[in-house]
Amino acid sequence: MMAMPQQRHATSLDGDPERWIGQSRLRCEDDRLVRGNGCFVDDIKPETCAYVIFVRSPVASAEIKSVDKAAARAARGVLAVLSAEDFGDISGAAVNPVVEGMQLVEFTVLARDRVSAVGQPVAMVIAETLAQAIDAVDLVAIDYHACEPDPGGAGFAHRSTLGDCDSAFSKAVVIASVCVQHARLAPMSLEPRAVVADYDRAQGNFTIWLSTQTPWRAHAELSRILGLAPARVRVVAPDVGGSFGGKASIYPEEVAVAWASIALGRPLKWCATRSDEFLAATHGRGGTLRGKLALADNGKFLGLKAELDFPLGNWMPFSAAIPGSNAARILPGPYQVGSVEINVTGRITPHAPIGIYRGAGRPEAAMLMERLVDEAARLLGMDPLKLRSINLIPPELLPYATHAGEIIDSGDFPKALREVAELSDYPALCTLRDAARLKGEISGVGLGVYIEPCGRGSESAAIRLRHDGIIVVATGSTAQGQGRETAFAQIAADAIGVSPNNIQIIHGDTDLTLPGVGALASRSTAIGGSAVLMAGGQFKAKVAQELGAYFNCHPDEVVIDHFGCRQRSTLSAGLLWADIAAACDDGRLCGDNFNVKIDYQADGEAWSSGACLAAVAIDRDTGNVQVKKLTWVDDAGSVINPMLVKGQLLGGMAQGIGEALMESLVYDNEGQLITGSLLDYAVPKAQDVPPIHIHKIETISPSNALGVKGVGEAGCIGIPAAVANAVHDALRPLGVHHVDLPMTGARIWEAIQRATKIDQEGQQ
Ligand code: SMO
Repeated sequence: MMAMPQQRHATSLDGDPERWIGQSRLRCEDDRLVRGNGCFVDDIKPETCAYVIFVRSPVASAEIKSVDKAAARAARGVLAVLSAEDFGDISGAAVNPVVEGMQLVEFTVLARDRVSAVGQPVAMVIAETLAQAIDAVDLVAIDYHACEPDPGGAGFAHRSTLGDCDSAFSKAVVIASVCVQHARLAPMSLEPRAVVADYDRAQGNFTIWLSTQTPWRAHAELSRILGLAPARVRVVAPDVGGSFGGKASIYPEEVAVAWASIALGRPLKWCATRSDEFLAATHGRGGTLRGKLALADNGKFLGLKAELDFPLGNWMPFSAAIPGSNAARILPGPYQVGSVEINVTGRITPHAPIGIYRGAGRPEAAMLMERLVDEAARLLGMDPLKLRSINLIPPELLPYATHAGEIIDSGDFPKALREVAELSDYPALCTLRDAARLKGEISGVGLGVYIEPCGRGSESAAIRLRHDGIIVVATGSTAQGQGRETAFAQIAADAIGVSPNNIQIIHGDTDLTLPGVGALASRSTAIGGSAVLMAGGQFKAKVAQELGAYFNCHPDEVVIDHFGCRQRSTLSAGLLWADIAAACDDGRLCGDNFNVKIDYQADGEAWSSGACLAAVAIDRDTGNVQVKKLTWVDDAGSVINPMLVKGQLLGGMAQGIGEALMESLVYDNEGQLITGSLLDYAVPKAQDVPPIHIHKIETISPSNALGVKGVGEAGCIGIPAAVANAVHDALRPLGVHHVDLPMTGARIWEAIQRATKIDQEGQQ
């Protein structure tokens, strides 16, 4: 094998920038990952590891009359076949109580007396090899008696209001009305869910390698559900190949594998297939949102009434109520609306569970509001750009308290809209569109303005100097491919005054990090990054204090850099970081290696925002939408690494295009999933992703120490709304006023045919 030279990303030490924050530093993770040296859960192979396959329900609603395990148990290599009766009464997983008065569904590890969705795990087969487990699955004989789905009654309902909506509507000159039906979507991480559970009977220690974005949540849930002392449980998220919300909650399969590892005293591995993911991982979206927007004759928004109906699926993951509650708290988006009345409901359905997925309620809120604004513009005969600009919350009103008690902390929405109009040359685009229409083409332009709250609360950070002179930074935030190690090393380097090459970022391991939240809700850099910044400041102060005493000078006289520490204005050489570590070890310096531990609490929530413009052309013969142009102005506050931010924006944009134009999980009336593979579920491919022009504005968030805002979900929020408005703008001259999501060629073609037919009939 040819030896590959180790690539070095480090800027030469003398060429270090003054500030690492703001630099497009190359990803330190990639050398390892692109060479195939990553370590994902499936790469964890404990000796004596056995393999798990789940037997899943083929029907949506049935009583389980019997589970006959004998034949499977007798098959070669099979160690155990387990069903609900083997698990006793393992108590339920927690659900985030973001909505008052939620009625929960019982969390079952394996279906007990009945199944409530296709794909629900009913039994598990454990065998010496994966092939033996796969072979034995078909030998488990389960007797199902089909029955009506349980009407349930579980779920949630919440209402929020501001002002007198009825009176606003009675004064309205125009009332726009829109209903948006969102398809169910698959979060579609490249790496499906995976778990390896290894219970050490001799020591009583339990290690669980889990593909998760929330290792500490998994730690708490598994300890509690399995009745284990938390100190004995270690959850490790090694490399994680994407999550997008789908790996934020503990799953029945994960609990089952962990429990069975203890029961059998064997390490066990389960890696979901893509089919498992389609069937039984959490889905996103799926809501039906209805809204009415009342306007005065000058175009001012007088009132918004919205009914948000979110499906929940057959059980409730931790974040089950988040999409609904997020949508309700974000409406009416970046606009000033005199009165608001929002009702949101969540209801149990006989399908896979709904959880958070990139955006988690924010895309739904943005889509409803932006469609309403365009519909209102049509009714008023006003340009949609102008209608937006006269209703956006002006920057001088920020921070802005909303009807839902939220505080939008910062931003400049009119500026984002202005810049997107300038960069795309909006008037010229509209002229081009009108000219294209005269030639018989179907052409449209659409705008989407969005706000994006980025999580609140706290995150942990710990820093200490290791014996080899490396400064180790442990964060409660985790990584799933974003380049967390790269960005957080930049933050720590600036906070301490060293180079990122002095820093090692540790994450995703409950034995090596302080309790934290993880990577979700676009919160990691804002809150986790601020935790690192604060801890870095404390570390630096501690180093200056100790080294000041050592050098016998004032702490302010201690110069800290990537070499180590020295005393200012003397010619003495100072100490390298490795020497400082050695001095800690032998007691010449403090014994705790400048250990700093913090739990950073953000002052409030950071709100990102932005504006998008899409120009589309629609093929009259196929209905296919071609996105010709995307222009996007995003405000994520202060930026740590522009290259990483761009990557996040582009990835979100691709998933946003998928949501708008192609992705849909479809169940038939019997509750069968008829889009259970990538042959039927269309994710965007490279050729589906249009050229895009991204521009950033930076309004600093006052809500956290770094002044940053989230960016990972933005592409799923503003882009689909702009594309939907462009498609509807294109179809309006043909008499088509509504196309459901996703706006596939087939749907658009049908809508055009229907409208043309009505038109022709009207002429007869
Ligand atoms: S949908 Mo996200 O991973 O909070």
